Amino acid sequence: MTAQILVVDDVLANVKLLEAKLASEYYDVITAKDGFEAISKAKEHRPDLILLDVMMPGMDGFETCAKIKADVELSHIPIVMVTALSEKSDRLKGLDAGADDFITKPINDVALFARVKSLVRIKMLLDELRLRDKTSIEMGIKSEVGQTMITDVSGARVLLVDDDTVQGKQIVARLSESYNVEWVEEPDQAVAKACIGNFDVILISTLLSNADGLRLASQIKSNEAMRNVPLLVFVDEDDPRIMLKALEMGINDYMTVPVDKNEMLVRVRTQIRRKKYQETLKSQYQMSMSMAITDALTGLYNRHYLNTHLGNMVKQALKNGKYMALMIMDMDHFKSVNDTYGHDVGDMILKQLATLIIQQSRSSELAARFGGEEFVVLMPETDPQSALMAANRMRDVVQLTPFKINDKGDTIQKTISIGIASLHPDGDSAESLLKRADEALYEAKRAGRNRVTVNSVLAPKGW
Ligand code: GH3
Ligand code: MG
Ligand code: MG
Repeated sequence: MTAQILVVDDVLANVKLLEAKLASEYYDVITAKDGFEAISKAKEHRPDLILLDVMMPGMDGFETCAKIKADVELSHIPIVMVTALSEKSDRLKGLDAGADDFITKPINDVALFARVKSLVRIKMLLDELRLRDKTSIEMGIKSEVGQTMITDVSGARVLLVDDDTVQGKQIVARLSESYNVEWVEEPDQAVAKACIGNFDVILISTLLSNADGLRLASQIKSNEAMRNVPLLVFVDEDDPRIMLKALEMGINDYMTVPVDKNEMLVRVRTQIRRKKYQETLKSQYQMSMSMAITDALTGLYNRHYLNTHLGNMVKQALKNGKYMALMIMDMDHFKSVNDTYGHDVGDMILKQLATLIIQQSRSSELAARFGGEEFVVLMPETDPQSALMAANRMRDVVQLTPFKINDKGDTIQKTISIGIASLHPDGDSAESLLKRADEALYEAKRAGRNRVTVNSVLAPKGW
């Protein structure tokens, strides 16, 4: 998929120039002539990046930027401000308005493409995470939207790798006002330190006297655990080669020396925010995933997961001509526990039963809560005889286990009934297997409970 870029400039010649440059690199370009049009086009097209001129009549670039960044629907779109070379304060103002980066006119092509590429890459990653998030919400698994950028990042952990004592001292002093900063002056300790320090951003000088800062950065980046930690490098203004190499390597941002401390604060904050936002989305996704497949009370897999997984397992077993068995168990007279001791004690008993089931199951087996006090264990590569043995052992264990009903050590005895069915090699399915096991369970109940009944199809010899 090609990225779409919105170019905003009041001077038509500038728009045309940028449009031509970007189109030559196969970006899909849309344009706007002022801030108002920029906002409406952003709403309409949801571009992947906005290149925004600062000097525009009516609403200037800063105001436009701040408006877009304040809109939850648009705030995730990266904005690059296009400023005049001489206006250093403009850069800062833009970054403060929430811009993700700036480039200066006249525009250097290589710098432009490096920045565009890097911002578009991050944007696409975040889009993917946001989409998963949306799915979770639609599935009713998750209610809260984590779509706004985290604003408070104070206390974040910053690592500085710089052997320039004077500059290092100043940077540490400035960053320490908001962050938890560690400073490494010896480059040979930098990589190890970076990998164990759990940092939210790492600043590396490429002007070290005895080491190659970019090499250090690449060593840090190649460590799997560090992949999402933003790296920012200090480069010599007169050495654009290093700057471009850094961006090509996937370094998240750079600053020229002598480092402007205000600009540094803004850039560091942007990188930390982006990282935290990414982490929040990721952990929300993981949490909703585990919530979607597990039963809240017992921590076992839920029925939804069981159904999906059973289907896959049956297909696999039939395809490979392997045995497969399933047991479904139900606690006997469970209602009387609730009636006698209350629902909470009932819950306690169910949790204890779930623990026993987990302890008794092999790791290749899958245990799930099927309903109220009914549990299912799927047993791949298990012949009918072994399934029967496993079920009998389970029944014995439950019968012999004292179930706690309070903290004082009082216990009660409970039993379970179990139905088993084995997969038939011809024409069997997940549904029919489950149905036969359920019929067997019903038989076990009818025959007096606290017993195991095997469905007659593929029942073990002598049953
Ligand atoms: P049987 O031996 O025939 O299985 O009798 P039973 O009492 O165990 O079965 P029945 O199906 O009549 O009752 C099941 C009870 O389980 C009724 C329901 O309130 C209770 N139950 C279902 N889910 C939960 C739960 O999550 N917690 C608690 N405490 N009780 C539950
Ligand atoms: Mg029951
Ligand atoms: Mg029941």
